[in-house]
Amino acid sequence: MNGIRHEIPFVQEMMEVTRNMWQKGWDERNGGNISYLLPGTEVKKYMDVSDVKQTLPLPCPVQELAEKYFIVTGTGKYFKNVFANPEENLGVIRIGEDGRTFDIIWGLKNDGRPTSELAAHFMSHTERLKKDPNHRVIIHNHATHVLAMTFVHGLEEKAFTKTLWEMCTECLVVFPDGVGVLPWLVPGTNEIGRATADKMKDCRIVIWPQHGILGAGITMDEAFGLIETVEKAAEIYMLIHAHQGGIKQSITDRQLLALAKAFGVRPRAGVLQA
Ligand code: 2HA
Ligand code: ZN
Repeated sequence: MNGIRHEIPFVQEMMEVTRNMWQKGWDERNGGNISYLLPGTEVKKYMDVSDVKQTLPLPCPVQELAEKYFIVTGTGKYFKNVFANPEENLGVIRIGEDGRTFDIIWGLKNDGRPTSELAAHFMSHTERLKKDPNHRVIIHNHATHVLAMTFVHGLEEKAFTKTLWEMCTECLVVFPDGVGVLPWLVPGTNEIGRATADKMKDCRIVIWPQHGILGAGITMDEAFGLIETVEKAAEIYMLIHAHQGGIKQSITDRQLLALAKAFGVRPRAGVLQA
């Protein structure tokens, strides 16, 4: 199976990233979802976009995304199965011109529907695109140590950000914008979508306590890499806090500030003491 290559590059990218996340244990059962904004010209190279399979209402209006194309994971679908059967587990959709409906152009075979977290994805895309017109990807998964950390660390987001920065030297360089942390909210709702997107105005990572994480990026690698880096930091946190001997030394604020200077990144304000 490793050798199977799909003829459509963006389908191949989805097959690879879902498999990687499932292998990391971040997407048990139907956990996790992805949406990837595609240029219309790229979709038209591989698909007949006039062949609309179905038109359905969106959970929330997204006028800013009118007529844009996305490849998305399907609701209830298992990341484990995407690689072997992309046409059933993924779909290419186009938002209607009024931003209230979407067309299914490809995939989601056998009556599949896009991810249950469409509101969080689309509202987050809208906010990230305002910040950076090159933005493309939102990934949500149930990264194990991030989830664990939300049980044992305070949820104040500056404190959470600082702890993550302290866990691996390069964290500050990878996400100087820090992480947003929401209160616990019911998944799949417009409420969690709006709250997530509000955090995405200022940072590319949002943590859903006792549930998971979202990462935004201009490429699949970037969104995946952000989550991977936060998850690594959370893993270190959980390892050292389980260690009976306690912490003997850690990265200081002065060291983090020196790091930011050396790498030319601007740390989120109010986290580090000069
Ligand atoms: O079940 O991860 O947040 C898919 C999800 C919902
Ligand atoms: Zn989830």
